[in-house]
Parts: sequence; structure tokens; C-alpha cells
Amino acid sequence: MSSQRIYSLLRRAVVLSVLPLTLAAVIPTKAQASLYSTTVRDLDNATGYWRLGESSGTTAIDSSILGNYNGIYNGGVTLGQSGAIFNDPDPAASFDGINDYVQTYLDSNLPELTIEAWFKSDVNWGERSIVDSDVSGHYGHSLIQGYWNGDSSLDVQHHDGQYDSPFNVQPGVWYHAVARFMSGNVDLHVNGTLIGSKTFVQSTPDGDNFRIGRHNVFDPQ
Ligand SMILES: [Ca+2]
Ligand SMILES: [Ca+2]
Ligand SMILES: [Ca+2]
Repeated sequence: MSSQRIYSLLRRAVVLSVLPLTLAAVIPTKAQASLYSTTVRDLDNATGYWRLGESSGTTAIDSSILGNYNGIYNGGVTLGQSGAIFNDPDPAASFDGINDYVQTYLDSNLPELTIEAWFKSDVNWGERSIVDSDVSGHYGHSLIQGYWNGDSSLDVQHHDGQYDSPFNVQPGVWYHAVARFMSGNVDLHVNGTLIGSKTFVQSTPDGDNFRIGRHNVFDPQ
């Protein structure tokens, strides 16, 4: 554990969209619904949608239509932080980069899926996991700031390698990131702009269930 990490607060609000998609009707029970959130919920029809807007407790409600994947806050995640969306009452959660994370039970090992997240980083150095499914020695699908070399780029980890993107994160700025995983290809959009893509030889993903805010148990970030 590095003392520097104490200062590495990250605020992240996460939408995780995973294909294939299914349909039902569940209204969010804790995160505060808004025009933004209901539009995302209904148009994205994501498999999991965590708004991280809880004010207390240890449950991170899945606000997707099906709502099957409530997560668990671990390590003392700070709730009730300012959110990203103008005029949206729903707050965000802050992760300390030491042992804070949300564990979901959504399997990351799908050949095609999308990770969509709002995040704000307090620093632009060091590896900072935003949405992750890595297990030590195994690799799933993840969105990580400064992956591998701890620089300021926003990177996409795929099985089994990474897209080291040219997009550099600035501290204290909210970003909207979308990482799309297709068989043998990944791409990254930030704030609606395509940053780039990478092709690779696809092998079978062997990552873990999705987490928010932590790389893996041996390498917290
Ligand atoms: Ca939120
Ligand atoms: Ca903590
Ligand atoms: Ca880099």
C-alpha cells in the first residue's frame, strides 16, 4: 500500500451495458431517477446500471430495467459525493484507491459487451481501475486509467492485452467513457468522440465478475 494512494480519490458513476439485452420493468428504488437516468435505462437497456447514488448502506442498486445485479460496497466507499450530470439530483460515490470497491455478480466473460462510465479522477498518475474484471494471471474486460505503466491515459484491458489509448485524463474533470468489446477488436469513445481502436487475436476471456473501483485483490488501485 502506498501512502500516495491515500490522495488518489476517484469519483465514479458507472453505467455498464452488456449484450445480449433483455427486457422487463423495474423502477430504481434508491438512486434518484431523473430524465437522464430513465433515458439511459430505457434506451441503453443495459444488463447492469449502477448509479452509485445511495446515501447509506452497503447495497449498490442495479437501476437497469431488469435490476438483477445489485452490487455490494466494500472498504468504506464514500457516498453522497457530487455527481456528473447537470441538474441531476443523483450523487456519486468516491473510491480511495486503497480498498474501496463495488463488487457486482455480473460475469464479464462475454465475447461482446460495452462498458460505459462517468468518472472523475483526482490524479492523472498511477493505475486507477474504473470498471474492472481482472483476476491475477487472468484477464477479462476492464476500463482503467494508466493501465500497466501508470501514466495518464485512459486504457481498455481486453483478453488478453490492452488498448493503450492516446487519451490523457486531467485531474478533477468528469469524463464519459465508452469501451466497446467486439470479438478481436476494442474501441474507446470519450465524451462522444472516438479516440481509437485496436484489433487483436481473440481468445477466451477468463476474467471475474465486474467490479467498480478495484483492479484485483492483489493490486487494489
Ligand atoms: Ca450517480
Ligand atoms: Ca477504504
Ligand atoms: Ca498509456
